[in-house]
Amino acid sequence: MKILSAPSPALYDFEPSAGEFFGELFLGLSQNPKSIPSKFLYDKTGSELFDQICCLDEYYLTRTEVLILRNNVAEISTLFGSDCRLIELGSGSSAKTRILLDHLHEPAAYVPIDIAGDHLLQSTARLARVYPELCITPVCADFTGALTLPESSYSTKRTVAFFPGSTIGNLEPVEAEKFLRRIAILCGAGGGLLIGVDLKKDRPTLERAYNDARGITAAFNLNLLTRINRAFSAGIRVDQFQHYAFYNEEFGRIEMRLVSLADQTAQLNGTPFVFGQGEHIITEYSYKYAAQEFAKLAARSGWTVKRLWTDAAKLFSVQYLEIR
Ligand code: AVI
Repeated sequence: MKILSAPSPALYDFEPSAGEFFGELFLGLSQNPKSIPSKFLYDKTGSELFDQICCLDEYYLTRTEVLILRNNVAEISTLFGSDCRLIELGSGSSAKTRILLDHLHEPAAYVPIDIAGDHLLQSTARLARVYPELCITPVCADFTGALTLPESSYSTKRTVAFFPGSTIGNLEPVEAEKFLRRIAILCGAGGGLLIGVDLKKDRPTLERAYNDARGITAAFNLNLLTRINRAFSAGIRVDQFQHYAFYNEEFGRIEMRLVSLADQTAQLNGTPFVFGQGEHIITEYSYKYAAQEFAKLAARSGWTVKRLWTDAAKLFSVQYLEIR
């Protein structure tokens, strides 16, 4: 590991402004059916709730991905090679990255990118204590938008993006394709992508993962409304909404929604939004892929799947992609 560097997050602080937040809400809530972009699920409370989701029995994704990473990290490190710059898209608490950082051969730098600024700072500080010699340059940004990497003062042989958690599934396939193409440009020639992709499976397993018995996923979903109330004094009656998640087999996706239990009106910057009793707001899609489906998507985006690892029950996959 190389150059010691203090994180300089203020330089890269792209938290959405109230204006941007309003603009995206206005667009989504003006549609039929209404929708809210899932990236707004992740304020401080939302990020904490998501961390709790990752530990739930029903939410097989995280522990299965961790198992796959642990079982195959030696081969992964060999594929990355020495002096690689590791960028992580939506780094959260960076827990999975530690599996890689513990095994990578002399990584040049680690660039965690996340939209939740406070959460990013806390996890970067924790990581800097564990890896005091690693150059860590956090970037607070919406990784689905335009991305610029911080200037580097180190030399690197290859840039590898790490995109775990099947977050790719939260993008519509057309958007996922555009996104993967942008990541290929960001990584440049010789670049790689280590990506977690949730696999298609039986409906009960899928639906349990998004309807946990303790109601943590429901709280995560409903927190979106609390966030909107806080930002706009919108007067949404959060207790008059209900979490709803189901597997839409036709599209191969979990759909997470909020259902209004009463007729009600919210005010956002003076604009009224009416929610009828029984009306749904779509808050997240989580696409599931068969291995061949994802390979085709990757190919359309300029990547080729070099390696795919899975677990014994074939619940989840970790895939290493190279630029074609
Ligand atoms: C972040 N993302 C991959 C999660 C998922 O499974 O789609 C978000 C989530 N939503 C509800 N539970 C978890």
